[in-house]
Amino acid sequence: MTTKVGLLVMAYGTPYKKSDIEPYYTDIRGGRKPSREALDDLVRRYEAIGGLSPLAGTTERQAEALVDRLNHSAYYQDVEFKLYIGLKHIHPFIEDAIEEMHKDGITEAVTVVLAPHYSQFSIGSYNKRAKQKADELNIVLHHVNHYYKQPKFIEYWSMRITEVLNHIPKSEYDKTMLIVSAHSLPMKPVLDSNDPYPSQISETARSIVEHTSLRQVTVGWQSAGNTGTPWIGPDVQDLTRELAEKGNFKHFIYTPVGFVAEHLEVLYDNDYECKVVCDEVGAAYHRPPMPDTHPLFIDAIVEEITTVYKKA
Ligand code: FEC
Repeated sequence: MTTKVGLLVMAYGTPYKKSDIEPYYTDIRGGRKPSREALDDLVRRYEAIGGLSPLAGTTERQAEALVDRLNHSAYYQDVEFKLYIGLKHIHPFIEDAIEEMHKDGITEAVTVVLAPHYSQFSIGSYNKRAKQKADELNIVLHHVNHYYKQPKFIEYWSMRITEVLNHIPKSEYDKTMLIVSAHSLPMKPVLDSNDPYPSQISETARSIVEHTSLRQVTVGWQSAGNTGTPWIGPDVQDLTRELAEKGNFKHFIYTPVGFVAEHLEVLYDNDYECKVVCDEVGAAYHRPPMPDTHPLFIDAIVEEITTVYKKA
């Protein structure tokens, strides 16, 4: 007999239309409306990447690729996964997805967030919201907390870096720096709680570079908010400037491994802001494609799912 199990794919969410930007931003700020100035600045960044972010479509394609891969997996022959998408900052919200599961009679589900590394302030907060709603409705959840250690995740990024290196003369490898980055977080709560997020990003940087012919790698942080308190650094732009001055680097390769899709934080913060700095210091800007629905990436998540949700 086939068991029906929910697959809750959670992601950040993005405005679907321009009029969604203000409520979306208000949600990100925990219900506090942004100032006119902050809102205009966000609208300006969306305009710079074409008006809106491609994230909504990518999240859907990634979620569909996952459920499809799981439902064709020999490991889960007697299980049928039913997909639900739950977003953090816009509809369908995480809680809406759990409600839908309940209506469909689902009593057990696997959850996964479209972000590879665990922080209690990112994955932890998605999981907490999902669990709170699921507990109310007697649904048992099995959480994937991270998948940054999965060999296929590392293989994806080392393959992409090798593709970039193939276009750089070997004689310039010692003037090439790999910047492995993730979304910054406010420093104090992360340090005070000994959150694993910063060390997971460093571990990813070490593992990726081991599988390439490049040895020069450093970790940077991006997309920090403007809250008046320190966020984890160094910021990718400052880092680029400093490295270019000290090491006379000719190539910077950016791998924002804390994200899995092309969206505002990559298309603006990397492809625009970091590129501006590279142009200023006379270095070439390289940013390989994001995982999106690449089979190595989808398989990496599927393999992690098999460790948290065993066959009955
Ligand atoms: O393409 C898009 O439209 C959405 C891209 C997007 C992703 C994303 C992922 C993460 N964030 C994380 C943490 C924070 C913290 C704050 C914060 C603020 C914003 C704002 C926008 C935004 N984030 Fe985001 N984030 C994306 C977009 N994020 C827009 C608001 C304006 C701005 O600051 O630029 C600060 C909240 C506050 O003000 O109190 C903290 C983390 C991730 C990666 C994990 C995940 O995907 O959940 C961590 C994609």
